[in-house]
Amino acid sequence: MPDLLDDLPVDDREPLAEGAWLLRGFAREQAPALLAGIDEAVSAAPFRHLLTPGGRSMSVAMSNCGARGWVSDRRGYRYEACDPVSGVPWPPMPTALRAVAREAAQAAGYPGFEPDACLINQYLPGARMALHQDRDETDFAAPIVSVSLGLPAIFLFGGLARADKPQRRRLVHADVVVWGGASRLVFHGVAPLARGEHPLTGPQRLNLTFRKTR
Ligand code: MD6
Ligand code: FE
Repeated sequence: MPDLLDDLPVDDREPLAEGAWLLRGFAREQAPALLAGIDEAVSAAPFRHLLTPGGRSMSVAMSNCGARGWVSDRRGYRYEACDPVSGVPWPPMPTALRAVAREAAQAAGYPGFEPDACLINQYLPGARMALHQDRDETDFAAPIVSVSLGLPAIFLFGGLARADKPQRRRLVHADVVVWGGASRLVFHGVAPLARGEHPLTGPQRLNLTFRKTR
């Protein structure tokens, strides 16, 4: 496992912007353990389609693991210690998930990353995520680590203003995006997922985003 930026072959890392890196295939070896960890978490806290504050159902299905989980409803976006569906704490973050987040952050120049939240996103064909900023955390000093599993997706990576034209990057199974620093509040999203079949996940894309929320 490469643990410093300089240890990764140059071909396997792509700069997205200042402070933001795409680490190609970084999670390849850990992927089966990550998928097992996702199964474990979603058996306790099943995927659900959250409502936006405007009352629309999101096309991406979500769950969480870790001390806090991201939720959205008519009252807004926030982190909660308990799953609002069950009323009990979110399942713990499996060790394999925590480890890959920490290693990827370190490989991108952010040592000591200690996420307290992992949002688990499930995309079926047609699901998408509109351009947004991740700004519900209180600590913008920590980066965000995002792991893609299963079907490929087009990631939209914009600028600090909503109107900035986004770059389009294809994210495939085991790719990891790390961003922080000057890019921490960049607008980003995911284009509608194309139909397909992946040997490990079947007809879906799964995405893990790890955050330090406070
Ligand atoms: C996704 N990702 O890739 C959605 N946010 O499914 C995100 O919204 C995201 O990938 C912050 C940092 C990295 C991300
Ligand atoms: Fe995001």
